[in-house]
Amino acid sequence: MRPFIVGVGRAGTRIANLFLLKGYKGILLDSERSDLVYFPYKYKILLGEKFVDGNGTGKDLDLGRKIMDAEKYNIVDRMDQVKDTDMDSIFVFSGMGGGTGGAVDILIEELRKSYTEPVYYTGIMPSVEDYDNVLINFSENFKRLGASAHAIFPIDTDLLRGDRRLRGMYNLINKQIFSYFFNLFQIGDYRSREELGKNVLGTTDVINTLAGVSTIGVGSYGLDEDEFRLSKHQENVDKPELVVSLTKKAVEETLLHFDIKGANRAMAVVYGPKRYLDFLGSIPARLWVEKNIGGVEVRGGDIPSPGKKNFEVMVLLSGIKKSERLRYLYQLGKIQKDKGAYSEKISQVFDRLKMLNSKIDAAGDDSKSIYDDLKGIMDEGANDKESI
Ligand SMILES: Nc1nc2c(ncn2[C@@H]2O[C@H](COP(=O)(O)OP(=O)(O)OP(=O)(O)O)[C@@H](O)[C@H]2O)c(=O)[nH]1
Ligand SMILES: [Mg+2]
Repeated sequence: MRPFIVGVGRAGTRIANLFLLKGYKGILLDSERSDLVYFPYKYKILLGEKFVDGNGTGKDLDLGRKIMDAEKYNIVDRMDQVKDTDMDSIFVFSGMGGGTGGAVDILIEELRKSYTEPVYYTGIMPSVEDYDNVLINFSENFKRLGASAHAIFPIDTDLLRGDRRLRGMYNLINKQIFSYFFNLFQIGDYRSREELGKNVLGTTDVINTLAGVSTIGVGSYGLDEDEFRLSKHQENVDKPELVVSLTKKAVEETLLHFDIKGANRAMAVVYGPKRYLDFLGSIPARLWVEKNIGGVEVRGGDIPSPGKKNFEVMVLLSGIKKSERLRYLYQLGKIQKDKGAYSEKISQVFDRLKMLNSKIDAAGDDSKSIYDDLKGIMDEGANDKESI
């Protein structure tokens, strides 16, 4: 594929940068100057300078939306200067809970109006370790983000971090996201005859597979020692069986957990040295996926990769209807928001109580002066009586 890469906000620019380092064309966008200067890449735009003066939005989604709305034309103009004429798709990366990154649906809509190529969105889901605001932003905007792009790849941060703390895991998570999408981008980007398999897939196959909620899984098998074994005792290795077991692994190791029966379309791709891709190639993988997903539209292909040390199966799944994980985080964000609204209500009640108290105090003062007045009048009356 020849994707154009758009990275937005801290999470988005960091992931996008990994592709730019590999020579992909793209652009980096952020409202936080100190995050943006970190990248040596020259195509970057500091967003919303007049709103936040290069300080980021501090997870303020409303502010992020204002900024994105003000900058969208400027971004497209700049993209026109950077992009290649042969780009075939646009991939946008951002943190769904960020103030800046969470506002990308506004940009995606503009990209869809301006370009004929499909626009795909890879959204980093919040972790349960993130601040409440990040979860709230995610819940507020998830539907808009999902509806804006041709397909959305939600990345389950907590799944990728495993049982380690989030803070130290960003680099590893970013690398994993990069490597999965890097596999995807190899489809249709064949530079030599060597890289053409028996079942050749093109970018159009990817585009026809992708719609709605989607994810990628990769099952990998290190070749170093086994390659040796394979060359000596080729008859011992049942390749179709290996392909099927890697396919199962790929479906277990996706970037989002979901109900496989709820997937509508899929693609299975086998990568490896040519001699692994015998005439069956990806067929066992395709058949296994076909049997296990809900839909029936499954494409398959193989990509001989002479330099690759792993034998890999990548499974692309799309049209996913159900993911407990997405639902859970969505609800969690809503609860946080309600909790916030609840404490806001309580503080409003407190404010009213305070006002009432001061009124009572004032009333107390009033009644005291009335009392004083009354007492004065009565004292006067008593004096009058006495004087009679
Ligand atoms: N995968 C990954 N996630 C990150 C990274 N940095 C932050 N995040 C996550 O991204 C979300 C926050 O979004 P940011 O990208 O920091 O926010 P932003 O888009 O810069 O928006 P501002 O609020 O304006 O700073 C949280 O869920 C973080 O856990 C990163 O390098 N990699
Ligand atoms: Mg930021």
